[in-house]
Amino acid sequence: GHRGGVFWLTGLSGSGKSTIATAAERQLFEQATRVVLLDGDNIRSGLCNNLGFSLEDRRENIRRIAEVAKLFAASGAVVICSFVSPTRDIRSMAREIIGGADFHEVFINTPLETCEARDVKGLYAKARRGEIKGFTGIDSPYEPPINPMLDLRTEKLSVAEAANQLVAVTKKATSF
Ligand code: GGZ
Repeated sequence: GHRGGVFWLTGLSGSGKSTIATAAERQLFEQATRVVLLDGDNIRSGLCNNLGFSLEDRRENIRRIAEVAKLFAASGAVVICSFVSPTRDIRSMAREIIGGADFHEVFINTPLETCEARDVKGLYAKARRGEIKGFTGIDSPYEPPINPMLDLRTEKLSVAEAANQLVAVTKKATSF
């Protein structure tokens, strides 16, 4: 049989969350798995477009996302959530909303130095210059997960390898 589940990707800005999530989504779609990808592009533009990046707003962002993810998971979908979700407290709220049996934490484990060196969007440079306040890893906290279901060290993996590992755990966790 098959059940839904939420795969919660956490990591710094520029860690590779969205790239890995999108590659996994494509694989699952091609295998005819019902898959839903929630990320900043489709959430912060709409459902959460009144929220910024204070810890309070991030918490509300994650609360709404977790409620939506729970609905999709209950309908039987594999839900991939790709958000910085920077603190243990914020992620444990998501886990409580979704329910521990359906919440699977995935750490996109890329060191700050690497994210900052890549600086794909130039946000780290802006944060260092003080043009963005409260940027995760610079002047706002990031707390790595203690015991994630999957720890993807992106420096040692290709995007395809990371996506393959993510797809494999989604299958394992949602079949019975
Ligand atoms: C962190 C920020 C910030 C601040 C804008 N801190 O690399 P990106 O651009 O595409 O991903 C980051 C994204 C983070 O949004 P989330 O909804 O995932 O954050 S949270 O889970 O904490 O609510 C980055 C951009 O938004 N961004 N300002 N100050 N990231």
